Amino acid sequence: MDKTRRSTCALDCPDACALLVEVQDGRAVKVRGNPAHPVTQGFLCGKVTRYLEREYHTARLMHPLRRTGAKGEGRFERITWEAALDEIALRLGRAAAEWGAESVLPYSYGGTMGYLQGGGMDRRFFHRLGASRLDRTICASAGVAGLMASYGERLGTTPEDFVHAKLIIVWGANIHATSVHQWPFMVEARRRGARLVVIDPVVTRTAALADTHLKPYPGSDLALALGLMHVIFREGLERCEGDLASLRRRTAEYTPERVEQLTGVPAGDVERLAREYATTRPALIRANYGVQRSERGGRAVQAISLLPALVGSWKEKGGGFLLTTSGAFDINRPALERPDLGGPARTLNMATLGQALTAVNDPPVKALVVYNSNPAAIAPNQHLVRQGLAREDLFTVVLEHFQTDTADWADIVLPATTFLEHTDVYFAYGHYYMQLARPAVAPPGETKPNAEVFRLLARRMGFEDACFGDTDEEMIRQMLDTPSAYLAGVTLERLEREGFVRLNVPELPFSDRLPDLSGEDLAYVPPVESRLGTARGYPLELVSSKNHDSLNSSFGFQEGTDAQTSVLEIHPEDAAARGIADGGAVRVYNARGEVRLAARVGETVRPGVVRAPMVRWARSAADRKNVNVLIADRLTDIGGGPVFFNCLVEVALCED
Ligand SMILES: Nc1nc2c(c(=O)[nH]1)N[C@H]1C(S)=C(S)[C@@H](COP(=O)(O)OP(=O)(O)OC[C@H]3O[C@@H](n4cnc5c(=O)[nH]c(N)nc54)[C@H](O)[C@@H]3O)O[C@H]1N2
Ligand SMILES: Nc1nc2c(c(=O)[nH]1)N[C@H]1C(S)=C(S)[C@@H](COP(=O)(O)OP(=O)(O)OC[C@H]3O[C@@H](n4cnc5c(=O)[nH]c(N)nc54)[C@H](O)[C@@H]3O)O[C@H]1N2
Ligand SMILES: [Mo]
Repeated sequence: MDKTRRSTCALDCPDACALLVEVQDGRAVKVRGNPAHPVTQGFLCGKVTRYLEREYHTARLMHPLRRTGAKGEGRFERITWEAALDEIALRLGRAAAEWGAESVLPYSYGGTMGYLQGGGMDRRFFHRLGASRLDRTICASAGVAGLMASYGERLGTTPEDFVHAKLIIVWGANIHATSVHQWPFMVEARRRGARLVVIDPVVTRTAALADTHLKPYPGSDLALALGLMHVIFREGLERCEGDLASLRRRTAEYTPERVEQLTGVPAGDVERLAREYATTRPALIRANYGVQRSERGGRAVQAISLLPALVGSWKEKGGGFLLTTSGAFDINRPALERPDLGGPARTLNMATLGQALTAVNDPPVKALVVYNSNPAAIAPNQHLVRQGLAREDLFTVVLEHFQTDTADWADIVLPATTFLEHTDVYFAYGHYYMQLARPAVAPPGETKPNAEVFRLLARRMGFEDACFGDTDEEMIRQMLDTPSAYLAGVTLERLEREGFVRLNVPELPFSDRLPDLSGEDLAYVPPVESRLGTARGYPLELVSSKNHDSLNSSFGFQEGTDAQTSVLEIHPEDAAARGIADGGAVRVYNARGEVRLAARVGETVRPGVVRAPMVRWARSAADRKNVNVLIADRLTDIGGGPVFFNCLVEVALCED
């Protein structure tokens, strides 16, 4: 029977698109955007238009596997679910008995933005076991810490209101690639007369479309933000009640000339932008997470997010600041995750997984359960991560759609369902709609939803708590049962009926808050690993930012994606100095490692900066590595995040 089913794209993206899936004879034949969704409005990005290639790819994992070869070799045999679950329960139980339950570490991130498959039964299971907790820092924790320091809440300007802005500053965000559904709102704002300024070291497709593009060196945004404040104060353009003496004092030394030295942005441009920003009403700043993947990234977001308070735009429709909307999705997490099932346990930071697996000893990690993530490809200090995964005494389980880099290191691999095959409720970080999606098609082969796997494992481990018997519907009701006003009136029935429901967020989400304008902690020191830093040694700054037509490592199985993510963009001057021609094979290296890529010579980057779109599957590369071998596992100033965009390298022509 032919049908159209509602769904939601589960990929880790601000947009969380509402989908319509056409199903014929039990098979999905087309995925399109649901035109009824007020933000995502019925169009799809390139990768999700082609999502069915992923869904029905012949390489999808269809049954459980047990390792037969050496660790990392990728040789497996088919086993039954019974055998797989028995072995996992046995090994986790043994690790807990011999080394304490904290020797078990879950590792999960953004494979799906759904609550049930990403943060429900799994959390209950690990809490009940007493496993180590995971600090999920790999993406956004520095920026979130910065935003919390200024406003105490993870809210921002409603994307529908972008159309009212007269100036839009896109700061460390490649809207065209990473949240393309916000672009039409910006286009409409420009049609009504708005100007678009992009602040990004790279000439992205978004930057190429801007009226003005400022190119700070990676990781220097805090200095730029302080410079803008300096000019605003100097020219008396602040529009803000409250005591600003301390902030004024702290920004005094960030003259446009000094900011030019620190950031590479010409002093005149700093002055012009400060004046334009302070005098255009309403003026909006759309930051994404590009700013905060650096050593000073948390404080940079903190400073940038204070600019709207300083000039008064945070009280204007179409003004303000947007980093994330995720704070509105204020579900009842304790009810969903049940931390009360276990006692306190230590927390390990996912950004330093290599260290967790090789240097932590109290107790050592003896069992690792990976789902919704591919750490062997996406985590920094890849050599150390692999050294950890290679440990003979580490028992590793991976729940996956595909045989990823990480799955190659597993002892047991379990086949997972996709968002077209299971039920979930979705949050978003770029708009205020919560969504429910039911399966559009039946699970293929022996695939199972993560939630079901942890239900089964709980039974195997003898956990008798009633919550391990909760159905998906019961869990949805539990998480929606929250005192938060944002979720008042949001019920399972309503989600079922409407598909997406707008949360009750005030029109101006920040304006009733008193931001911290003291400017304390806002002093810029160049990142250790940057052109002005103390750990120089290599001359080029590498930015490994997001690829347009894939998402993190989730499309690594596609040849087209592999080709797009195995290149290095380099400026003609830097290429000429090294005898590198367009298309030539290059070695990109530093003290941590080396990776081979194909040079793309062009002015998409400024001299001194190189860019590699992230991230290919290392297992597809001849040298079986990707750019994350080059990235340090140093952490950000606040929030404990990784520093993907502070990375010094040298590039040389490959001799062979
Ligand atoms: N097509 C596509 N979409 C995606 C993803 C994807 O992989 N592909 N990933 C998703 C995920 S997980 C996330 S978190 C979001 C991220 O969305 P974004 O934050 O927009 O993406 P990034 O590429 O991480 O960084 C954005 C921009 O920051 C710039 N940048 C790097 N360093 C600096 C700096 O120091 N200062 C400034 N001002 N800019 C800097 C980069 O050049 C890049 O163009 O996108 C999501 N959407
Ligand atoms: N160099 C560099 N590295 C980076 C970044 C960068 O900009 N530069 N960006 C960082 C950022 S922002 C992020 S968010 C991380 C992303 O890192 P991850 O969150 O690990 O994202 P993916 O690489 O897309 O891997 C997600 C995996 O989950 C699987 N998956 C999806 N849905 C399900 C499901 O329902 N069940 C199960 N069991 N599996 C599922 C997918 O098949 C995929 O292999 O990467 C970080 N790494
Ligand atoms: Mo991310």
